[in-house]
Amino acid sequence: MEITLVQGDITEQRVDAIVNAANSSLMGGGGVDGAIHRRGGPEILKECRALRASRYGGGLPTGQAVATTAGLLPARWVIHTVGPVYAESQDRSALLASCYAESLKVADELGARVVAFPAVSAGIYGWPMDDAARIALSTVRDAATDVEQARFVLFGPDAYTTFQATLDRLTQA
Ligand code: AR6
Repeated sequence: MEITLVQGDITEQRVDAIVNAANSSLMGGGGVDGAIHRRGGPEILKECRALRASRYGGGLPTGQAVATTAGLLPARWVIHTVGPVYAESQDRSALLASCYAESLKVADELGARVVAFPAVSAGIYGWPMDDAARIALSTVRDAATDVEQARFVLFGPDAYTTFQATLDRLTQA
């Protein structure tokens, strides 16, 4: 699988699926979640509400993933995943890794071949960018999946530089 890094806005990506750093309510929020719902229009929230009414009455658990339409966005699907809130007192890395692994599983079920990811948990949920990048890149690199390209879309130069340095390190290792 090819891993690519770009600096930009994930809502502008013309790919099969974009991943949303959602919260378990699936009802929208700030950060990338807010941007996706704002630019994708009401169809996304409508499908999220239907998922809450059917499969996820208690909310989407942390580390899991589920797909909806991408509404007005140039992608075909949005894969919503719920990252863990960062905590110094507890190692939640497995849950963050699970977000990427489960998103790729959903992508495989959809038949998505090009998937764009944000840096899940590295904004409002407080995960340090270098550690978030290490977990994201190593999990995606090691996944058994039919996805052909994982494109990390980093919001701003600092996130991009950190992902680039981390990818270089992983590639050399
Ligand atoms: N495109 C790409 N990346 C973005 C964009 C964008 N349009 N906007 C922000 N980012 P965050 P979290 C980056 O906070 O930490 C929401 O309220 C951002 O700079 O979006 O998982 C949800 O509803 C950061 O590097 O997600 C949850 O309640 C990364 O995306 C909560 O925030 C993730 O930041 C989830 O927090």
